[in-house]
Amino acid sequence: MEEINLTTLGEFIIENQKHYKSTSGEFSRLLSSIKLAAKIVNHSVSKAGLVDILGAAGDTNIQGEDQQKLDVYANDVFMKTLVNREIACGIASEEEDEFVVIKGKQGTNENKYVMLIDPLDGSSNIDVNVSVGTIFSIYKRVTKIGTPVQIEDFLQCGSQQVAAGYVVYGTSTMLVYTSGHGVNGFTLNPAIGSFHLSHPNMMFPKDGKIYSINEGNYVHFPQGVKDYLKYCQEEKDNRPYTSRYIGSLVSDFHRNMIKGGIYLYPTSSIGPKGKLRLLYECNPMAFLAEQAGGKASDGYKRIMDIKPTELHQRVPFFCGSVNMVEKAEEFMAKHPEDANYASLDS
Ligand code: P6P
Repeated sequence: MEEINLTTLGEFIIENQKHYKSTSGEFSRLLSSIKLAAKIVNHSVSKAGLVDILGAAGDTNIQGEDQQKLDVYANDVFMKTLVNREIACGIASEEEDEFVVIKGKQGTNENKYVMLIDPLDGSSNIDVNVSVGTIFSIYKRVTKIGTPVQIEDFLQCGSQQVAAGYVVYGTSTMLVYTSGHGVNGFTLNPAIGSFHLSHPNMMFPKDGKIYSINEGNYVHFPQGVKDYLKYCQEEKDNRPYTSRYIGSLVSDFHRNMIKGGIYLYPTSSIGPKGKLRLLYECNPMAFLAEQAGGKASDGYKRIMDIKPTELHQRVPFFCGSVNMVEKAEEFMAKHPEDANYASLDS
C-alpha cells in the first residue's frame, strides 16, 4: 500500500485515546514522548559508526556490565524527554541504580504513570553493526498522586502493565507496542521522520520452527532445557528446527513473532536466576507476547504473575509461540527441582 495511506503513530495514538478516557491525554502524551525519544536515538544509532559514540563509556551499570556510549546516550535521551515534559511521575532504567522521581516544576507531580526502560538492549552488538533495541513498560502508580513515587510503584506484577513496547533499530526502525488492545507495529520513514502503521494486529503463529538460545551455555543449562533442545534437534515430525540467535532480545523476539519461534534465556550455573531482568525486559515482552497470542513463562509459571521484589531482579525467560513454549514447559515440568531458582543466591 502507498505509505502515505498508512496511519501514522500519532494518528493511531489519538484514535485510541478512547481507551484512556480518564487520563486527560496524559497517556497519549507519554506515548508521543517515547516516539520522539525513539527518533532521536535512532538518528544516533544509525550513524554510530561515523561519530565517536561507539564503544564502552568506561563505566559499568548496576549489573556490572560495561556501559556502551550509546547505552548511556539512549538512557539520557529517554530520561530527559520524560523528565523535561513531566509526563510521567517516575522512571526506572537498566542504566540507573535507583528509580528517578520526576518532580513537577511546582514541586509536585499530578501524573499517574511510571515507566521502566531498557534504553538500549543488546548493546554488545552496537560495535559490530547488529540490530539493538529499546524496551519500555508503563504502569499506573499505586501510591498517592501528587506525592513522590516510591518503589512500590515499580514493583508491580507484569499483569498490571497498561502498556509495553519496543523499538528495534534494525534494517528499518520499528516501534511495536500494546496498550492491552492487541499489538501494532509502526515503521519509521527516516526521510520524513514519521512512524507508519506497517504491521497492524501482529500475532505470534501458534507454532514455529525457530528456537533462539545461546547454546554456548549448554553444559550449564538445567536438564529440562537440555532435553528440550535435543527435542528441537531430532529428526522427527516437522523437526529438526532451525537455531537463530542474534544476541539481541528485541530482534530475536521480533523475528519469532513474525515467523513463529521460541526465545529461551534459562537459568544456568553462570546465572542461577537467568540473565534477563523481570521489570524492563521480561514483563514488557511478555505483555506483547500474550497480546499477540503467544506465551511467556520462567519455564514453570507465567512471567506476568511473578511478584517483583527488586528493581533489577533477573528471571529465566521462555517466550514465543504458545505451542513451543508449552512443549518446553513439558520438559521443565519433569524437573520441578529447578523451579526454585528465586531462592538461590545470585
Ligand atoms: P548472551 C543483551 O545483553 C541481552 O540482554 C538480550 O538482548 C540478549 O538476548 C541476551 O542478553 C544475550 O545474552 O549471554 O547470550 O550474550
